[in-house]
Amino acid sequence: MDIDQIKHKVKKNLSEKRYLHTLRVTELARQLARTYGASEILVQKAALIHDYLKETPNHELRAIIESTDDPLNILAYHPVLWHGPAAALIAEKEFGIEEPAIIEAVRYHTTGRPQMDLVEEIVFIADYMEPARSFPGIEDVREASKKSIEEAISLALGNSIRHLIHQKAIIHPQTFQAYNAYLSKEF
Ligand code: DGI
Ligand code: FE
Ligand code: FE
Repeated sequence: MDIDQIKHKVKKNLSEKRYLHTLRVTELARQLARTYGASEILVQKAALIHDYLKETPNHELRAIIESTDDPLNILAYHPVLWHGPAAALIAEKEFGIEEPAIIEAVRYHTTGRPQMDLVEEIVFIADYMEPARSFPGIEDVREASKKSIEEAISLALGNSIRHLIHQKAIIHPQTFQAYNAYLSKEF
């Protein structure tokens, strides 16, 4: 599918609020792709699809994930983590997506992972800092993203982990691994 076809299909599956978030992530991802020299097409497609299943009932997400291997053992963690991996699994069938960069960007957009490629990094950070987001420390992330996407990601992961600990939430190990990996990079 081309970008307009994907947009149309995503719009039908989401509330207006979630769809508008998706469009903001997509526009920011496009700008970041220009800055960092990534494919604008790939990042826009990934950003459009990233929350496609965000409002899908948990039992449907579970069924999608159970239909294949679950190497991240994601079903053992909070259902808020299921929509990315589930959308990655249906992206080819529903949207004709074959590019691994798009599929992995969708899969890891919530937890992150060590060694994301540039398309994944852009979708991850655009989702975190799209213009309507306001988290403590987000301005530092936005500032960092102008010079180093890796530094921005390490700051974002640190903020998210702090927030989750404060909430006494169980944290997926992939989030810690991503944090450690990005903190170890030279900015
Ligand atoms: O889908 P979005 O709201 O646009 O953003 P997202 O896919 O990054 O989801 C963010 C939510 O996921 C946010 O409420 C924090 C939560 N989250 C991220 N990592 C973890 C987590 N929740 C738990 N319990 N454990 C995690 O490791
Ligand atoms: Fe999401
Ligand atoms: Fe999102």
